[in-house]
Amino acid sequence: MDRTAQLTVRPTACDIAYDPPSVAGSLHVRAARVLEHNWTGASTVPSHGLYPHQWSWDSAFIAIGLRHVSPLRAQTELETLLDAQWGDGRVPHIVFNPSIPLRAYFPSPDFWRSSTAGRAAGAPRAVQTSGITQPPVHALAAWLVHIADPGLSRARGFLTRVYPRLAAWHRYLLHRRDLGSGGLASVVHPWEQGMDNSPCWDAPLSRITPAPARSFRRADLDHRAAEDRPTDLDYGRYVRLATDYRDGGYADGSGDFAVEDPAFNALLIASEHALARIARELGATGTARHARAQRLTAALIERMWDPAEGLFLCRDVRAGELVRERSVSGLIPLMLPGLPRDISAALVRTTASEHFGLGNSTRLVPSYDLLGEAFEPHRYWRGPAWFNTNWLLEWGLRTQGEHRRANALREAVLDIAQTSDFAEYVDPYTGEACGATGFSWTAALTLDLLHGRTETTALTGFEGGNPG
Ligand code: 9WN
Repeated sequence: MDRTAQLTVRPTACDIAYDPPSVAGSLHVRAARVLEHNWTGASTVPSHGLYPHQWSWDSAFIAIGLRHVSPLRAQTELETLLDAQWGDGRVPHIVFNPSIPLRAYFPSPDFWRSSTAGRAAGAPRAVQTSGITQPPVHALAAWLVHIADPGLSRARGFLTRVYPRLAAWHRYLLHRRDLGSGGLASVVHPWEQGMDNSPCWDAPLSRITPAPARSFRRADLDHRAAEDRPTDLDYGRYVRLATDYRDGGYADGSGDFAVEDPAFNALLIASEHALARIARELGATGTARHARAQRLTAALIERMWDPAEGLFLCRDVRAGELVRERSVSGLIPLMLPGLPRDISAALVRTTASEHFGLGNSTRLVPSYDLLGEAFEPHRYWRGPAWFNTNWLLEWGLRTQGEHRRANALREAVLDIAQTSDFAEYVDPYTGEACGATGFSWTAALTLDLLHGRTETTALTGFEGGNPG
């Protein structure tokens, strides 16, 4: 879609079909209002203060919820993001809104310099973006948005337009980002994986010389308490990695940080299954994509499964070893329909173990090991529970036939989203709100869970089910 056309699909109030389920009506209306408030005309900000631009995986989660309110806005959300795709296929992690002052968010467009530094990689000229990526939830989101209103989707040619872009995105990840030569994608910056200061990055980041503190100014601390955010030392390393990547023209392969992450790759696999469904809708068979998803699942198991821990672990590609930290990321492969039964059973046990406590000491799965040395209940991705990861785990439990546990998790997400005023993240023990409130993906995924869950198995369309 060109950017002029985009402006003409701005939905009106009539588009926003408030049809709340009777029991949870007010929660639906409140969640829909959050998304309305955060909508900017062509996409949705995660939160006006802290994150005033469009973020990649946020938009995928937002579209998944938005489809229950306005399928048209949900389609537009994804297409606005894909309009900023680079020629090499990468989907940038931030699409900048030119009307927001540079000082409102760091790193701002003048740091990334996408249209000049990213020229060789095919960065768009008309829009400024970051040069790194985020987890590939987009094909999954596109399929879910399509099935929310197939008539509208077909009339607008939605899947026909997004399919080649999504295919190019996956191609980029599976070719340019196969830095470990094991068939999986690596992330080259902690922001790419989305769990910015997870203790999983501590070891690989320790090799990176931080940029001097005086060379940049953090904007996040204008909005939030320093204790809830990554440290200055973390930021120094984030800046060094991003600077080096930019100064190398955003070419892949030579950076000092390269990690294969279980959640990033599991989302790529789930999205590959979704792309197969999209291909089928468009008249192809989709068989090759399902087969690729199966091969990727086998690679994930071979490279990251740790049977002793009952968990998938990150692989530090530069050090050539697994990172021995327990993160929620290692549970996300529960989403995969082709998982061997012994692995899915072990993962389910691990969610309820003393390390994650689900159904015992916690109602939502924390981002990091409750018993880990680095655990901090309020510091961003070092312990707090997040709603997107819990939504993914709810999906995963259902995929594995664990409906009782999935129902309990669904209830907990809805309950805590409500009492925390759609917080960005919460204390995993108390549910106390941390970070921003009125956070878009929390509201969006609340809407999605309110509208039930019948599509999980049909969605991936994985013929063959779980091997025994
Ligand atoms: C850096 C927008 C994003 C999320 C990430 C979350 C946080 C950014 C930041 O906010 O990261 O990308 O400035 O801290 O960690 O998952 O996509 O909501």
